[in-house]
Amino acid sequence: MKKQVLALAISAILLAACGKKEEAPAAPAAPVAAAPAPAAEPAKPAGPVFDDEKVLNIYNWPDYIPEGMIATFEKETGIKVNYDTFETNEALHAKLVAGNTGYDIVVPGTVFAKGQIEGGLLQPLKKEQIPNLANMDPAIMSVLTKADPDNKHLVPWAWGFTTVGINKTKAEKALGGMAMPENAWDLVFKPEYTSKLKSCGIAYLDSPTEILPVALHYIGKDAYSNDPADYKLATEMLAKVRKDVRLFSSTMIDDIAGGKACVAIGWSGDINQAAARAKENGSKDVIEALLPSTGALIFFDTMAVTKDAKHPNNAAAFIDFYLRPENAAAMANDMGYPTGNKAGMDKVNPEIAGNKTIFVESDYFGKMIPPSSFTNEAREAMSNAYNSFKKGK
Ligand code: SPD
Repeated sequence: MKKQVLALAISAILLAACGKKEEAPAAPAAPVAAAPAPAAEPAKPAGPVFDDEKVLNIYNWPDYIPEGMIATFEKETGIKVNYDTFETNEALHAKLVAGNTGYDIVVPGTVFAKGQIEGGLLQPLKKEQIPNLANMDPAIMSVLTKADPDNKHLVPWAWGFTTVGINKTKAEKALGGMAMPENAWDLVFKPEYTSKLKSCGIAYLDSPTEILPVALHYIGKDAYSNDPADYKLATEMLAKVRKDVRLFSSTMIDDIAGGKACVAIGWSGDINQAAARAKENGSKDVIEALLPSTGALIFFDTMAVTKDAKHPNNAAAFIDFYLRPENAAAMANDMGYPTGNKAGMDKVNPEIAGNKTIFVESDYFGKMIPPSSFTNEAREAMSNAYNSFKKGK
């Protein structure tokens, strides 16, 4: 019950931050097979609809699905799942734009999904085949309408935030008695700190649309700015710390857990996974996702069906399967990302539900940077700024 209250509080603040009014979610339509049976025959139970070819091709982020979940779906349905991963929204977007991806389900961030919907790259969900949509938190679905009016195309896989991850044990040693900054972003953006922390390793996510928004926010600009002057300023700030960044990677769990990086710009759940992995490997180091005083960048990753999906019914069956409360909760428990599945909240383990860097407390939520979307111009500006930063020019 406490967890539900917390989830509601979080959703309410997120909605307020986004300036959206809570709306009722679209009512899921009746299951496909629920049409009245002819009087002479006994009523058949509603069930999933499958495509003739019992195959499903999914394209998702790495380290995002509990072990065994795909195998359970395959066993239950007889559908063979091909599961591939991508590391950045840019990589997924390029595939979608090129077309003929071969994928049925993809998992874009809403910051990209808005343009993908407008560009006709994603098809509407077969809602009548996804009764478990009713399990979603209406407040979270309402936030998603910013990218997907009427919730026609997207349903959350998970959400989280881009922040600073730290191996406290190693970072404190590298700082040599220098106090931790009040604003955790200083650890990755301020030369005073980066010049010391480079000795134990600084890692950045390897994507323009991950680094530029938090860099813009750090210098006091809109994280989703379209103003070229803002990009110039962000690039100047980043140039000062370039030489101190050891690695660029969007799969940094092992780098943090294994001690290759002591400070990182990373995703909340991945940092929590790194902390758990370090423990499993016998490390005593304290690894944490930090909650910077100036906020962190919220993201929503959403399931969607490609415009040319060859197995749209199998896709709907998988989405419905994933939206079962126990599956959504398993994702939160195993991967360290909050679920937008309200019915699953009671199944989230207490230590996960109580982890303030996974299910953030409502007080902090108000500080966070709510998601928006990138225009093509902004993406191009970010890409140019990022490439010149990375090359060290
Ligand atoms: N290991 C799962 C990583 C998911 C990251 N998606 C983040 C998108 C942020 N824009």
